[in-house]
Amino acid sequence: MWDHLEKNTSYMGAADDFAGARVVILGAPMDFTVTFRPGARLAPLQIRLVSQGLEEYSPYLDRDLRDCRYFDAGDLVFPPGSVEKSVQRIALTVEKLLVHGKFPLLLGGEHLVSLPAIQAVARFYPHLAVIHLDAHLDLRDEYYGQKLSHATVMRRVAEFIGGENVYQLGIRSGAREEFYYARAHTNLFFNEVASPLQKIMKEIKDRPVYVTLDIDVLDPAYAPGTGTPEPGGCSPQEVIQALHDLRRAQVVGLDIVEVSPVYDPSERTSFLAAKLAREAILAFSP
Ligand SMILES: [Mn+2]
Repeated sequence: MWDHLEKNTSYMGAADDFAGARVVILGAPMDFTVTFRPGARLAPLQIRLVSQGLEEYSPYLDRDLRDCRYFDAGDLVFPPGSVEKSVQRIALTVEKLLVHGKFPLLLGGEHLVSLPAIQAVARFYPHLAVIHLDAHLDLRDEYYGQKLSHATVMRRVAEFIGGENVYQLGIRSGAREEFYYARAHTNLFFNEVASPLQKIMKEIKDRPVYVTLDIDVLDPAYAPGTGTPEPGGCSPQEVIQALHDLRRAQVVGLDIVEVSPVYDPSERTSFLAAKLAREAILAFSP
C-alpha cells in the first residue's frame, strides 16, 4: 500500500479492501526506548497470530467481525535504533490514514509509539481528548536524559494537546513528581477505569477522543506479558466495559501498547490484546 510497511500475517478476518474499511490496523513494532525489559516489538505479529483462535462474534455487542469492513495494513518498518525517524514514520502513516477517512488501530510496540499517533490525530481533529488507560503515569519530563521515551510519552502528549485534555485512568504507579504534575495539569483517576469513565463521559462525549491502552493497566494476573507489570490492576471485564461505554463518545483512533509476548509463555496477554482489538473493531466500526 505505502512505503515502509511489511505484512507477514493479518488480524483474523481482515478484508483485502482498504477503500471500504473504516478501521485500519497498523503494527508499530518498536521497543528501542524501553529501559527495563524489551520485547514489545514482537507484539503486533503475536497478537495477529493468536487472533485466529478467537470467535468473530462478540456476544457483548451482538456484532460479528464479518459485519464490519476493516483492513490490516501490516507493520511499519523502522530504522533500528532511530527513535526520531521511527516516530516520524508513525506520524506520517497515521496522517495518511486520517486523510483517507480511516480509524487507526495501532498495535505497539512500546508506549512511545502513541505520541506521534496522538499528535497526528490532534492535528486532524481539533479539541481532541485523550483517554489514557495505564498503570503508569508516564509523565516524566525526561528519562535517562531522553525526552522521547516510553516513560515520558504522556508528558509530551500533555504538552502538545494541553494536560486538561488528558484523562489518565487506572493509574497506580509513578514517581512523586509525576503525581504532582498530574494533579496540577491532567485529569488523574487513581486505580479504577470503568467508574471514572462514567464520570467524565459528559465532558468528552461530544468531542473527538483518542484512546491509548497500555496493557499493564490490567492486573499482571491477566497480562503478565509486559515490560513493567504493576500489581493491583483491573480486570479484563472492566476494560472491555470501558471500550463499550466509549461507543457513546466519538472515538477516532486507538492503540494497544506494551504487550511483550516473551514474558508470557501462556500467551494469555496476546489473547487478551487480540480480544480487546476485536471489541474495539466492533465498537468503533460503523
Ligand atoms: Mn504502563
